[in-house]
Amino acid sequence: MQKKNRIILALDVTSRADAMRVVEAVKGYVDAIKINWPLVLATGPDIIREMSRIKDVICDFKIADIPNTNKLIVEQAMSRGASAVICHGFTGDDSVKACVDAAKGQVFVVTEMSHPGGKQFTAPVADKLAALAKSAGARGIVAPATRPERIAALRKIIGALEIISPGVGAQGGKASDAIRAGADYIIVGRAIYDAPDPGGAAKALADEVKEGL
Ligand code: 3DU
Repeated sequence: MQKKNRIILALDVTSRADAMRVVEAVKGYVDAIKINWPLVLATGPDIIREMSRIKDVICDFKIADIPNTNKLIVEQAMSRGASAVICHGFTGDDSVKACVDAAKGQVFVVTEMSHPGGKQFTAPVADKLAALAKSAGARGIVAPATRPERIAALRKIIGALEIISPGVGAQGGKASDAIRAGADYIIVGRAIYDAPDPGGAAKALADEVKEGL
């Protein structure tokens, strides 16, 4: 994945037409497309292949099962052209390792989630989840733009691993704060795809990212 604008588009729309419209408008301003269940369930899994022809695709299936099931899910995503996947870490090191093996290392592990409820169960164990991501050989972690101080703290645990950071815009986080705190990429959904002018919104975010560098 090219590290140019440091923006990953969270393409949580529920039709192929909307997906194409948004991607065409913003493809010059984002480095990757994150696909989650809403789009796959609405359009079918071949949307992964289709989007991968335009940009690198990260499959955010929040994979959280036993090692064998995790492996099967990751294989399905990678065989359709995904460049990376996102898994949960609370399932334990064997389950995360199964994802890492099946994705040849291209795995991001969720740590502290960005929404208010993320403080309830994920925040207290986030440091351990970050350490697990590192020891399992993952590519990086998912850390909250809504709490930039936590991005900085988790960075100390993972060293050179990558941080991708959701929570900018609709959830209240600021792009420049997340980047300044140490995120490699911000993840943005509604603030781009719900904007009247998604291309303009993505460009404004790309400009704000530069402020944080
Ligand atoms: O709030 P937005 O519309 O910008 O979307 C954020 C995306 O990132 C969305 O796909 C969501 O599933 C994902 N995500 C979080 O929001 C928070 C996390 O801790 C992990 C992933």
